Amino acid sequence: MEKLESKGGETHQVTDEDHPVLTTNHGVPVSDNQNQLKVGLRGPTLREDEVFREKINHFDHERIPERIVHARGSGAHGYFECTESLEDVTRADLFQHVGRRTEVFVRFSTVTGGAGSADTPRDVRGFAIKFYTREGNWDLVGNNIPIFFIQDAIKFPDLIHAAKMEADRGYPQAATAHDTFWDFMSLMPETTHMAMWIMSDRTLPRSFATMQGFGIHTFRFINRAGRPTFVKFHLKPKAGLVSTIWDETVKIAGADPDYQRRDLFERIGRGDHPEWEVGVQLFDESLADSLPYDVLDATKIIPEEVVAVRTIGRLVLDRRPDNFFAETEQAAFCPSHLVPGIDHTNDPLLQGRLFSYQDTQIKRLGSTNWHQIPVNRAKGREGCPFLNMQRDGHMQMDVPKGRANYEPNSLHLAGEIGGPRETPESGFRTYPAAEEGEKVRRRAASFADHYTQARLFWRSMDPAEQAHIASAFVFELSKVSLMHVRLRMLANLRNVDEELAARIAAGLTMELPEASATAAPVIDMPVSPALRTVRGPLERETLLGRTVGILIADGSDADALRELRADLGKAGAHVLVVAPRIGAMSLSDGSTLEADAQLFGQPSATLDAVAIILSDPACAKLIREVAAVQWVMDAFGHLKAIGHDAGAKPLLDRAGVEPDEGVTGLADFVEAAKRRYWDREQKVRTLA
Ligand code: HDE
Repeated sequence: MEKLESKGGETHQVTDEDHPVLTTNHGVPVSDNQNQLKVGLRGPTLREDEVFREKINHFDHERIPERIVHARGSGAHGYFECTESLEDVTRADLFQHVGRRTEVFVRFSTVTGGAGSADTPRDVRGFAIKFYTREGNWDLVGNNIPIFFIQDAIKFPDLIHAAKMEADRGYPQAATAHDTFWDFMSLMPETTHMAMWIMSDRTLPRSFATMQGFGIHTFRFINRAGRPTFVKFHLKPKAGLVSTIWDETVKIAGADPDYQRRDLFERIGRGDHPEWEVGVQLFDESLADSLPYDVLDATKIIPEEVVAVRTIGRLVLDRRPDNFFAETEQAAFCPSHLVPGIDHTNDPLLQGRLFSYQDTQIKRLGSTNWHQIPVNRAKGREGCPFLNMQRDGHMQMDVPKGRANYEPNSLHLAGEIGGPRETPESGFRTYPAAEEGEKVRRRAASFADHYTQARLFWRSMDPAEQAHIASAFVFELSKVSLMHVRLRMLANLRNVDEELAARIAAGLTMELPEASATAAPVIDMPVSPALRTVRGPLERETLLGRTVGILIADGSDADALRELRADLGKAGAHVLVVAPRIGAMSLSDGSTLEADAQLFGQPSATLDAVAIILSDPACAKLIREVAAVQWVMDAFGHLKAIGHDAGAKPLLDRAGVEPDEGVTGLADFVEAAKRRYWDREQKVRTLA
């Protein structure tokens, strides 16, 4: 029996059990969703079964082409809040008023893997932001690394083909450790600076919430008077810059391929909203001219020590998408989408992107009307998203009124709808840069130096991170079977730093070749501590946003557990009680406690710090359980704090845990859990 019911202003047909009525796409109520229409109980099915046909037909068409790059992604809604007005340098609406919030949708991604690949390969992360400003959508389509591989967009298809699965064999998925990638890299010395960044821990972020974001290119701000200022965009994570180490990330990929997607979803769910300081580097033409590199070259940074990052706002992600496909998958970003007050520069990488994204969205979403999909729709002033004379096309969702689908028109004089008109003063205006020259296919001499900043990066690193970089090169090149490619890479790396090249060569048991020729002299720039991940300015000693696991078993000390859990919670940690069994564990005082996760399902690689509270008999049992021993061994090997009571000591001994400042009693654990123990690394791992 069906009746009509009104909920939240909408009227639904509801069944007796209070569910909305199941209908076909065309609104016809469905009587049976379990069986096809047949002639007789065991007879043939009928072609007239529209309920079945429509359902299967829709299912067959559920997939759209995945993105050629950045296919694997996760998104969230939130807002940008302006905390310092930039009225003097740009007229962009979102930067005018302190306190004004602008809605955003952000999509994070890996680059090389397919949509179903793991979240945690060694890869650059995309950081694409759609700002729904009152003057239209602005897409800042950035990455978590401030530079890019190549200088000119014409090389992008070659770069991506070389990086993705090899063409004949269809592997490796989401990995750069193979012949074709390093063949291309070694033949294109302009990629050397990026090679340094991708071999660093930057490409192994622990969480989307703990990585930096960068707009990469130099853009232009334009103020009300028409004055231009160059700008580079930066995002700094409030939760601190946290990466994993290689062994850890490999283990996470096995334990939970959705690790970062899950983390984003769960963080927002528990109110631990990812947040970034939004900052800008502002500079003018004369500063740009004074630099020994070109600000139009996307393989270069401007060190923060040269142009400081000025914080102008915060980006907060506080709402999960309601539907992954409708929002995250259909979100479409275009660097060409600018708003009044923001403009491009002549960066030849950026210029190529201005064409590519628009083109790809039409292929992927199937229509030029993709801007009408809710997640892509401009919100605009007073809720009016857009108004123009563009009409028709596949999947037109809007119903424009009136006859006026051209401009100019004078229909308004007859009392009809005349439609919108241009606004010369306040509309989007391109900065009138004066340009002249011959048409050429050549690079400027100012783009010729490919090694100075690679050296700057290497020499700015903490020794622990240098060891990770050298070891990552050894790992990746060890997977390269073509000896001439390895040699060419080593020859290039000698121009970066002799010690780096020698460490990698030793790791590969190879002789160093002659250094490759350089097109420009390599300069020693002053080091930039701002670039460090390990012991750098964005490393935070905190438990806010971190996940701590407490391993217990039957008989664990109830008071110690309750106290530790409460203290960790007070310090801002997300606490997971891990036990050999999921469900109720009986504690020392006879009470029971529900474990949040099972030992085998929550390896310590997925946690930021661990504590262990065990009774003597439970510990005696667990030292014979390889998963438990591995749990502790990995926490130690991944340089994490380990807090424990006396009962857990035999398990630590079995796992080879040696005493250091990161191995503490329960009383000191909360403080200790706020960081990693980099000095331990030499004891547990041989690095290049
Ligand atoms: Fe992209 N890139 N890209 N890219 N890119 C795409 O657009 C492209 C580049 C970046 O979450 C594609 O919608 C060219 C730099 C992100 O949906 C495609 C060049 C940076 C995302 C495309 C570059 C990026 C993309 C594939 C060389 C950092 C994911 C699907 C000039 C500043 C956006 C799509 C999302 C996606 C082309 C270089 C970041 C094919 C031609 C540099 C974060 O259009």
